Amino acid sequence: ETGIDGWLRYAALPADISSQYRRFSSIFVSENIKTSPVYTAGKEVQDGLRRILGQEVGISFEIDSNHTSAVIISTIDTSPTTLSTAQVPKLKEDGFWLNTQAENDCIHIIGQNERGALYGAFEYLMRLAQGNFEPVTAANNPSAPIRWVNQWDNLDGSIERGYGGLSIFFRDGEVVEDMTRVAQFARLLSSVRLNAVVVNNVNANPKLFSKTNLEGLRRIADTMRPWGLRIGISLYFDSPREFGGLPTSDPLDPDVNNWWTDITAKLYEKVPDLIGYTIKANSEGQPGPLTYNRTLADGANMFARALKPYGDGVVMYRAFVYNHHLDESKWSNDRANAAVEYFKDLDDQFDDNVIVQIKWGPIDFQVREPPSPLLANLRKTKVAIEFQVAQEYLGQQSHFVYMAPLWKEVLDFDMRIDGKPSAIRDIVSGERLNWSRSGYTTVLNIGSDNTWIGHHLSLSNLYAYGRMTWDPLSDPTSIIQDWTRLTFSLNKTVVDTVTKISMESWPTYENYSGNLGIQTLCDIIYTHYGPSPGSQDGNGWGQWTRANATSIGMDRTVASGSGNTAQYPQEVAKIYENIETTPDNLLLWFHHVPYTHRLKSGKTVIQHFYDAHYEGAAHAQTFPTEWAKLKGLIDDSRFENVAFKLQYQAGHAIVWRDSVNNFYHGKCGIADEKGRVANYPWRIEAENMRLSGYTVVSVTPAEAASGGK
Ligand code: BDP
Repeated sequence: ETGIDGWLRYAALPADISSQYRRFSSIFVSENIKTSPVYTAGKEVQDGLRRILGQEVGISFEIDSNHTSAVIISTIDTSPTTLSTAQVPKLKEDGFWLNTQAENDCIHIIGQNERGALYGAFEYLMRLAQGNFEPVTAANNPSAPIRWVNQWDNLDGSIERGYGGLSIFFRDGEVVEDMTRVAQFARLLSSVRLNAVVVNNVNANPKLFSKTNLEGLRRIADTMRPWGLRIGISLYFDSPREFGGLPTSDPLDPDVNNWWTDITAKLYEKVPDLIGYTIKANSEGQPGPLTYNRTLADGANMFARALKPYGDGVVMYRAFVYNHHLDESKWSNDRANAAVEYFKDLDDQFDDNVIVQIKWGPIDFQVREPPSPLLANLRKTKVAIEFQVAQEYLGQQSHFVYMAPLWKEVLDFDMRIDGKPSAIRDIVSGERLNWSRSGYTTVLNIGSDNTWIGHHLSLSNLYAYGRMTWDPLSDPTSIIQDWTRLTFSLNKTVVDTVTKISMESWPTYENYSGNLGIQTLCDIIYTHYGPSPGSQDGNGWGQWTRANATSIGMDRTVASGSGNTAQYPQEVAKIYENIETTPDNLLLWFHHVPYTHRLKSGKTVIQHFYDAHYEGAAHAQTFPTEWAKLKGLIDDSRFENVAFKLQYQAGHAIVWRDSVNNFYHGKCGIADEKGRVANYPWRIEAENMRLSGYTVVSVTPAEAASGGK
C-alpha cells in the first residue's frame, strides 16, 4: 500500500464480521448537486459500504414513504418529512446527528449544514471500518468554529518546512492543472472535520494575484468545496509598494486601501466563499504596519475592511511578531515577551472580523514550552491557537513524534484568568470569554509524497489535530488507536504496538533533544534539525540557553530576569516566578541555575541531562524492535518504509545523545556519575581509520562528531 488514502482506506472487514451487519436497500441523499457536500457524503457512503462491507447500494435522490433499511443523508432543513426534526437535538454550525437506530431499520445522518452531513457520513464509515457496529444515537458538535490548516507552500512548488515532497497546489510559479491530489487532500481534511485551508506560505508572494493564479485559486476552491472546505490565502503586507507600484503600503493611506479592496474584489470574483486572509507582518525582518509607524491593529483592520463586504471572511493576524536582531546581552530582551508586548494594549482596537493567531508557545514550536501568555491577555480580541503538525523542531518527519499528548497538555492548561477556571481549550473555543468566532489552526506541510507528510506514522498528527480541534477533551491514546485501526489494521498487536511507540515518542524525543524546558537543542539558525546546542546562544533568534561554565537556563522571572512570568495571570505567574513551584520540565525555561542545582527528583541538572539523553536514546532503540513485530501483519511496503525511518531515528538519537552530553560536559567539566559521557574506550574514531577515497574533515557543530572530525 502506498499510504495515499491515509486513514480512509476502508479496508474490507473479514467476511465473517461483515456478514453480521444489516443489508441496506438504498442510500437516500437530499442533494442532487455535485458540488454539495451532502452529495459527496452519499457517494462516500456508497463507496465505503462497498469497500468495507462488500455491499453494492444504489443512491436515490427521492425517498419513498415506506422506505426501509436506507441510509438517509440530509441537512436539518432538507430532511425528508418522515423524519421528525423534533427528534434531533440542537446542533451547532457544522454539527451532525447520527442515529443508527432510526425507525424502519434506517440510519439517519443529519447535518446542521451540508458540511455537517458529510462529517456525519465519515463518522459512520470510520466506525464501520473499525468493525464497530455499536448502535449510536448522538449529536456531535464542534468545540470551535475555526478549524483550519495553514499550508506553507511556495509558488515555485517548494514548501517551507515541508518534508513530504513538492506542493500539491503550486509548481513553477503557478497553480497546478491537475487537481487529483487536492481532492484527495480535501477528503482527508474533511473526514476529521477541518473546514478551511490557507493554501500558500505565510511568507507570501503576491504573484499569487496574477490572472492565471487567480483562476488557479478558483480551481482549488472548486475542488475543495464539495468536501466542505473553504480556502484562504496568505498575503504579503508590502505588496502595494513592492508589486503594486504605489509609493507606500501604509495601512492608513487611501490608495493602499483601494489597492487591497481591488485585489479582494478580484479574489471574490473567482472564489466567492473565500474564508479570509492570513497575515504575517513585522516578523523575522518582514515589513508591516510598524514599518509605516502604524499600529498592528491599523494593519489588521485594513484587511478586515477589505473583506467586510463579502460576508464572513476573517483576517487571521499572526501574533508571531518579533525582531530577531535583539540584543542578547540584555536579560530584558526576551523573544518570549514579544507577543504580549506588541498585542496586549491593542485589545480593544481590532475590528470584529480580525482574529489574532497565536503560536501555542511563546517562542516557536519547541519540544517543550509553557503556553503562550498572550492566550490569557486578549479579552475582547478573538484568538486562534496555532499548532504545527509539521515536525519542524521535532525531527522533521525523519523522527516520529506523535503530538496529540503535547497539544492536550497545552489545551488542558488552566490560565486562571481573573482567578477563574480558564482552560486554554475553553479560551480558544470562545466559551470562556464569550467570543463568537475563534478556534484553531495548524501549520501543515503535506506534499505530493505518497506518505503525504514524509513518514507514514507522522500522518497520525493530522488525524489527531482534526479530532482534537473538534473535541479537545478527546484522549490521545484512543485517537491513535482509532487511527491505527483505520490506517493499518484491526489486529491487536498492530494497534498496541503503534499506540505504544506513539505515546512514548514525545517523551523520548524530549529526552534526547532538550530537557527541563531548555527547548529543542537543534540548529537554531536555519535548519532546525539535528543537535547543535552551541548554536542556541549568541544570536538574535532568541532561543537562548544562556549556558556558561557554571550555570544554564533563561531567567524569565520578575525578580532578576526578563519579567516574562508577569505576563501570565497572577496565579500562574506565582508558580513560574518561584523556582520551587516551577515544574522541573520548565525549570530552565524560567530560571537560570547552576548545573549542580538539585531537581525535585534529587538529581542535579547536569546529571539529569546526562541521564535523560541516555534514556531517550536507549528508548529510541526500542522503536525499530517494537515495529519489527508487525512484519507480515501489515503490508510490506509501509512496513519497510517505517522500519527504515525508525532505524534511522534510533541511530540519530545516539548522535543527539552524545552531541548534547559532550557539549555540556565540555562547558561545565562536571563528570557523569555513571562514567559514560566523553568516555568511549570501545570506539574506533573515524578520523583514526584509513579508507581510501576519504579525507578527514572538521564537522560543524564539532560536538556532533567524534573529536570534532
Ligand atoms: C518558524 C519557521 C519559519 C517560519 C516562521 C513563521 O522556521 O520558516 O516562516 O516560523 O511561523 O518556525 O512565520
